[in-house]
Amino acid sequence: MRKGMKKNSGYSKAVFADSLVTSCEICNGLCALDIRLRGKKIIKVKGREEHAVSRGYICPKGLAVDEIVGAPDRIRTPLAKNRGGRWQEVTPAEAIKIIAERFNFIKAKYGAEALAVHVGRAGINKEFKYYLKRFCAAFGTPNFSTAESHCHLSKKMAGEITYGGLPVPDFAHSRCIVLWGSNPAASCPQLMRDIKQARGKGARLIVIDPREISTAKKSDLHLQIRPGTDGALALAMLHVLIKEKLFDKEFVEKWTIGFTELAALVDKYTPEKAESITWVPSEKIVQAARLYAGNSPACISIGIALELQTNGFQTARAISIMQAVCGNLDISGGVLFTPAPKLSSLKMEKDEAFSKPAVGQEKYPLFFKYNGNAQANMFARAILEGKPYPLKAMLLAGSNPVLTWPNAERVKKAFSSLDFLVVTENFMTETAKLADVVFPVGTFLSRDEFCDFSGLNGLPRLSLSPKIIDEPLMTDWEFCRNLAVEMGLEQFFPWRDEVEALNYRLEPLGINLDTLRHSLDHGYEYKKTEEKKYLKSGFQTESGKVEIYSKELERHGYDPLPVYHEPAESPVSTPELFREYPLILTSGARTLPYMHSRFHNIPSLRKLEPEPELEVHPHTASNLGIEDGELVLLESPRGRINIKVRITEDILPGVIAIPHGWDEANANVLTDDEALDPVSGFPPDRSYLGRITSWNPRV
Ligand SMILES: Nc1nc2c(c(=O)[nH]1)N[C@H]1C(S)=C(S)[C@@H](COP(=O)(O)OP(=O)(O)OC[C@H]3O[C@@H](n4cnc5c(=O)[nH]c(N)nc54)[C@H](O)[C@@H]3O)O[C@H]1N2
Ligand SMILES: Nc1nc2c(c(=O)[nH]1)N[C@H]1C(S)=C(S)[C@@H](COP(=O)(O)OP(=O)(O)OC[C@H]3O[C@@H](n4cnc5c(=O)[nH]c(N)nc54)[C@H](O)[C@@H]3O)O[C@H]1N2
Ligand code: SF4
Ligand SMILES: [Mo]
Repeated sequence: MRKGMKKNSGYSKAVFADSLVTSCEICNGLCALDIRLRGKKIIKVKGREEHAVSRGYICPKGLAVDEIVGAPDRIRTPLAKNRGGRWQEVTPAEAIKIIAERFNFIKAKYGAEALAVHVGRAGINKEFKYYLKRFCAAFGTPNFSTAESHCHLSKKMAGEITYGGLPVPDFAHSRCIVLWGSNPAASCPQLMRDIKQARGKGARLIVIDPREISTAKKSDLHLQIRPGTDGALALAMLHVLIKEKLFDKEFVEKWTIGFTELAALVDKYTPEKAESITWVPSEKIVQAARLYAGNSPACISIGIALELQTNGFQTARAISIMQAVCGNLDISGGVLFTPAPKLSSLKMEKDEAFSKPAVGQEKYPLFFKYNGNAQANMFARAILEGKPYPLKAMLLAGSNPVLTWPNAERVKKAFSSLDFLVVTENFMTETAKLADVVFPVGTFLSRDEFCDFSGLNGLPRLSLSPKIIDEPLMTDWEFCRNLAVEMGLEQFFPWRDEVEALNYRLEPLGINLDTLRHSLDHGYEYKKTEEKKYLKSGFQTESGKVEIYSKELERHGYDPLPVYHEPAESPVSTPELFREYPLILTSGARTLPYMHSRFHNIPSLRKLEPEPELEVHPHTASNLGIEDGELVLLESPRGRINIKVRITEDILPGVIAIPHGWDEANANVLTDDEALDPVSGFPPDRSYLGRITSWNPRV
């Protein structure tokens, strides 16, 4: 290794009895784990009972960490493609040297902005995301992006623009829970305990989902909606709330602007009109509005399904407004605003001074304002078309775009045409196969990581997921720092190791990693929980109020009210295309064993869900003459895949659902990267058109 290439070999001191304590970093559940080691080998994993939040819960993915870490197909040596396109093993120092040289070459030839760096879901809420962004600033490229290009940010923008922040549902203390395009039983299962606790005390439960998910079967009301039409449903519920005067009049008068304009907008969205749009019976729409408004405090979980629609941002706005006008903001059992802990910023002044705008910055100015990053859904076209300027190299960290970004064929073509692609990974993914250099990194068990509970259940607690194993690999942080050092950018990375960097981050709180190590079960309470903070300081918007009518949206040429538009592809908006593709397709509903494209290679998880299946209602199947278990060809206007059919009563007739993240049947060959949400730039992965024909052995 060259000078400055350090490995952090400090272990966590967090030894409880004979186990090591850490947290699972796979999804945002942050479940605490007790892990027993023999030598370097993990011999037992269990959920840690003593942990204040996860209280012993662990899902099959957490239980499989030993298999994941020890998987025989983990990549452990950096690989570089030689001139003939064949992989060659290189040392970490050689790999970093190649990357540094190529990045510098690209910068000299095309300008720094020709390099884009993307941090995927494995880097969200992880420290290496911030360091890689800093690397971009030091290098001089504005083109840093994250999985927030298709995750979470659309609803965050809706919350920020409407009331200055994104609140989190407080399920445990709620009297009415609405799971709207959200399925925590699969996506964040330990939250189900809070939901059950509330149900035990009589809370009502409404599920809005085209599929009758397990939680819907136990709910008071299930609205089986046509995908992509949630905005119309929200406006119709607001229609009922206003017509029947079920809203919180005092809150509306004191704390909102634009209620009159809202009333005028929703006037035409009668439950009957909404029934024709959403396929939800009008009586159920009325019932849902009454249940929600009549059982305060109530909370709505705005799921990813709402964000991944062409009207996703405005839909999230309409629902955010519904929470406000019913007086459910910042109260126990409603939705809580919990600021994230204030850590030292890693931003550099250079962030503001790039010579070119980031890709997507001009087209999606509000996405850029609230995220500060490039919009990754535009990268593939930018690479292929050289617009707004050429992108020639990429670094992908913790992401597998070939299986997760919209229009995968275009993504593949774009990545293949780059001058230079680097992927940091644990496994040789479909995306890594396209790279020039694949750099293996350690898993989360080999690094210290913060766990912030504010985004999970609104608890202002910061905890630590300590490093508990040493892997003979660099962590992402080490990769980033060593690359910076190799490129002469060491001055921007003055921390010698990750521990020093994390301690720097904690300085504003007046604590250090040891403080967190000593409170692994409870976390460090960085703020007192307080309700209705707006009574003291107003809402963090231009007007200090809830902006039902948003001047900010208006200034940017968007509709200031939460309007509804049909999905870009639908029986209503594109009737001719619908004649060719007569099924409504939704893709990517989470399933418990997998995390997006991850873990299909892990035997205990694969056993739980052996293959991808297309969910089809019996009526749809009999219309098409297809049978359960049959292999069919599934096509959209973008592409086609073969997939096995599973006939189920649980899906709405006329709608079909496909999981994402499978190489065997890549849903994202079908998804659209052109009709992006006009405000957020999110792709409509949850509502587009498809057709089923005969299986084609050549696909
Ligand atoms: N096991 C597991 N957990 C995960 C993940 C994972 O990959 N695997 N990913 C994590 C990430 S990054 C995210 S963003 C979250 C997402 O987690 P959630 O927000 O809970 O979203 P999903 O479970 O993907 O989808 C919820 C439901 O939306 C329904 N749906 C589909 N289309 C529509 C529609 O148009 N309208 C409505 N109302 N419903 C629709 C689906 O049928 C599905 O049941 O999960 C996180 N947790
Ligand atoms: N059709 C459809 N597509 C979707 C969605 C959908 O609902 N439908 N959901 C979208 C959403 S919300 C999201 S968040 C994205 C997620 O999509 P991606 O960001 O691509 O996330 P993953 O598929 O989880 O890929 C993470 C990769 O990181 C690797 N990895 C794991 N840990 C580490 C680590 O510590 N360091 C590094 N360097 N690598 C690591 C894993 O091996 C894996 O290959 O998918 C999106 N795609
Ligand atoms: S729910 Fe599963 S994957 Fe998510 S943090 Fe907990 S154990 Fe890990
Ligand atoms: Mo996500």
